[in-house]
Amino acid sequence: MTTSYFSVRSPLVLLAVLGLVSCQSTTPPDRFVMADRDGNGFLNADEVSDFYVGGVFDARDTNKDGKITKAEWNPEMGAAESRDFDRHDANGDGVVTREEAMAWARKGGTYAAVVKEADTNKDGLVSRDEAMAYFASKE
Ligand SMILES: [Ca+2]
Ligand SMILES: [Ca+2]
Ligand SMILES: [Ca+2]
Repeated sequence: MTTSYFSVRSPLVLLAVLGLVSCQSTTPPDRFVMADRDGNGFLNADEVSDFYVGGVFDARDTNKDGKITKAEWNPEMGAAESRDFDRHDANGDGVVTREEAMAWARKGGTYAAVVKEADTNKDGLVSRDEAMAYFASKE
């Protein structure tokens, strides 16, 4: 698995992102529904990947222009971080767009392993029940 800025650091990260189990009492936006862009009631690996990367991206894109500069990525960037940034910058224009970040995470299969583990009936998709069971098992 490719490690990157947008990698899953632990399944608990995904738990926090999707927030399916722990945050019910405060009636947050339903993150499962938010992640399920085509609204079919299931999450595929791309939807999970895009949802998480989108959240990280928005947090780092401090001026909200849809692009992350090196300064936004990491103001104290060293050589290794700089190379990591350049790998995400597919067209080499010096900024990483949301699309570039999402494409990178999809290609790296960062979330495929999580989806595979959560997908207990092996249909390639994570249902709400599967997601809740998966997150409950990680708590
Ligand atoms: Ca879907
Ligand atoms: Ca770029
Ligand atoms: Ca499934």
